[in-house]
Amino acid sequence: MKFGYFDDQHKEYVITTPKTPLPWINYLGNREFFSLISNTCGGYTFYRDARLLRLTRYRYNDVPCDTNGKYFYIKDGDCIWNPGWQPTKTDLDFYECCHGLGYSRFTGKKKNLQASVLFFVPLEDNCELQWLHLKNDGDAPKTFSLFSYVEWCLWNADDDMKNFQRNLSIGEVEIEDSVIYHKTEYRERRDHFAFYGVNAPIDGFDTSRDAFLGAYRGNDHPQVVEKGACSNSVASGWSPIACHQIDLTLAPGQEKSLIFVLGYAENPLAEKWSAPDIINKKPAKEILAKYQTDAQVEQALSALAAYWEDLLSKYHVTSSNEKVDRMVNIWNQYQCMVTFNMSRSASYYESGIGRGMGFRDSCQDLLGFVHLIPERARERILDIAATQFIDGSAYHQYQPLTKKGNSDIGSGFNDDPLWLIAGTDAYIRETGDFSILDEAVPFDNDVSLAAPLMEHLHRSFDYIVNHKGPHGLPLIGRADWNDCLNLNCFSAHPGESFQTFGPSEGPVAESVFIAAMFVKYGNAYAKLCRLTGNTSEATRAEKEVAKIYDVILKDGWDGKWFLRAYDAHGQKVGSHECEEGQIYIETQGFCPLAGVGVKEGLAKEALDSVKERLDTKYGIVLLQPAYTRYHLELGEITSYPPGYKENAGIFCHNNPWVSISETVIGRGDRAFEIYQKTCPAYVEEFSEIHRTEPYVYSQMIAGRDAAFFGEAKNSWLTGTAAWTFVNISQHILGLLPTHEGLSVDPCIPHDFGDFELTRKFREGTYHIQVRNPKQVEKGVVSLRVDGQEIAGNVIPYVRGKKEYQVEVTLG
Ligand code: BGC
Ligand code: IFM
Repeated sequence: MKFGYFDDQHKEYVITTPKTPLPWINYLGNREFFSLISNTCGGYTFYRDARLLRLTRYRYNDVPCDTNGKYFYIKDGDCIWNPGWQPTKTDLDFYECCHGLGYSRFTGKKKNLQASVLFFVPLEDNCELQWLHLKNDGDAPKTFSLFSYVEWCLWNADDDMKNFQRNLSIGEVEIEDSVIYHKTEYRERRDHFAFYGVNAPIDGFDTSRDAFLGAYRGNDHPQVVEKGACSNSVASGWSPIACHQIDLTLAPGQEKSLIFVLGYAENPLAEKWSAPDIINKKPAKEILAKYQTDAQVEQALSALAAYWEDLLSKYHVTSSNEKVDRMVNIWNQYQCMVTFNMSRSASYYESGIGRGMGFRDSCQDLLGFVHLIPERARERILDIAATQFIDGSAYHQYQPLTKKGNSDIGSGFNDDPLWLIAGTDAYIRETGDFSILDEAVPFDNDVSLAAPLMEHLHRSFDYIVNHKGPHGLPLIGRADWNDCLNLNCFSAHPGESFQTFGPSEGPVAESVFIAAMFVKYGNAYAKLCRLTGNTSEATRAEKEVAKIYDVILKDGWDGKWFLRAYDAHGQKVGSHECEEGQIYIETQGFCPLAGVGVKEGLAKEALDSVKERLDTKYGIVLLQPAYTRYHLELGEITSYPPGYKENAGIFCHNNPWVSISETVIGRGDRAFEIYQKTCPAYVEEFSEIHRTEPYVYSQMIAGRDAAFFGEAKNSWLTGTAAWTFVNISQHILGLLPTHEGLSVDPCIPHDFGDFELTRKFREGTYHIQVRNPKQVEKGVVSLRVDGQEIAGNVIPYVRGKKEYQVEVTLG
């Protein structure tokens, strides 16, 4: 069952009922000013950091769910309604929500009045535009009132939810003309304020929530709207809001548009301290002046569309499979941008006050983002590297505003250092920009400890070399990619997660997964050394990689699949000898992907075992058999009921690893089958089971051991976005950036048909036609570049060359 449809021409998902199984959201904003917006206008806005600089308030765990947002109420006689349905939930004669690239449009109709609101954040300014169109569709004149509504957050979203003894006395606002200013804490710690204005005279306003809603009422029936008249309240303390009232009469067929601007402004600190209690409204007024007319807003909207058009032109496929084209050309790349911007901070499942940017997460996000805006990827790599410790280990998370490592969480996730190599390597392969390796980057944000980025990679590499266990495999520390596999936490109280106790290194517990990562990214590091002329370091690195490779084959192979780990007692994890958790997905996915066991035939065997033991109709589960009881020696993973999250859920993030590995051994049919199972465009058909947004990936789908097999959780902010894009674009469709040039080596289902790719890579645009007359799954038999036959798979990069015509024949 579906709740909407894809409109590929407009690059939108059109939701046709407000009653989706869960709120289906979109993200507005591209750089610093962001909003989350659901299909019923729920959500919130923040500037740069969802925790520290939140403009509007959101209530978590609320019932009914998702009832705080940016609302417009229409009072038409006795009927009160919202174009996005919530919060009054008045039945509408028509409802539609179109989530597009950086904008969302809501259209509601009631009693012959049509109201459509378009929300977006313009590229240039720190504000959200709300462009409202009203139309009288009836044949009699219509007189009605419109009320806007936002509830301010007192900036620090964490404190806002907890520190009532202070917060209920600090709220301050100011109203001037049609603009409501929110200036709480300006007199003390802040140099900024928020504003909410409209390009028309207003007939009233309210800024006190109590005055607007009335005692003991919710925002589903505010007293002011019921009465049809604002009370012109000026909030002092309690909960400040912003509401404008505009009374309107429209003749039959008449239309009216209004532009609301919700924005953020800063005063220079020196100026603030010279008059600490008075905000200088100039920067807000400058923004407001830019969005006074429809033509101005239209121009900002076209600029946003052009921006996305340009970004998406970097990778474009035309095939006979419209679902693949839709995901590759639109939604998967869009999600990669959102994960790049948000890391794991703010979604409907990440509160925005818990995690900031993840070291591991953001490095992986780069893999799917770097082709879109390489300059921003470069900046991000340097920010991340600056949180690394001098011994190569890393803070697991950092706060986007301060860019400082988060000491509550600390370090000890022993896979983290290698992800820095992964991100940097992807950036250099994409751009050819080796100069990034010479950039001086601090350790732990201490500039006195700055060293070239290459030195950071060196320390990442050596962290693994210097932290090995009894078998010569890398020590796992607190956890590796699987945050919940806590092999050193056996002394903790059951039920406590890793976050409640400090790093526990442990000299015994080892990770085969980190070993596989070391092969992949250790090789990448060695190659960077070689290409920058450091031959001795390259040779040393290759030797270290070879050592670990051999150890994986010797002590990381279980007979039919790769082991997962050794626990702190030296016992195997992910072995047929185990009572539960006999086979894990991560090593079956990552070893072949890293090239481990391919020539020895083990990769194929491991992947066959995945198919036999872990595959389900909704995707590949993380492990089997699921843990049915808590295992002190394994930690949080066994705290989940069977089938959920890391305990045998379908973790969408590592499904693409297995799919990529299938392409390594040339099985295109199987690689694509795996791709398809979790792919949103396919999953859309059974949205009533899947429940989360059908246009983006979720982190997890409940596995076959769970009560609700097939139900997804944690949409949007997941490494799945980057890894599925890497899978489909670089391995299935087969365009992989290498240091030498673009490599073409598709591995597709035999009946996929011919297809075309356009790829912008460095200065060139590559027009690539792939033909598959013999319906093979893999194997390039001919590669012609500008009419010239080329040996091998790599289109040689020619500096400065603008156009490449490429013909590829498989056979
Ligand atoms: C959660 C895990 C999750 C991890 C992400 C833990 O607190 O319980 O399920 O994967 O955080 O870092
Ligand atoms: O690898 C992690 C990721 O960093 C956060 N989400 C869960 C994954 C698996 O535990």
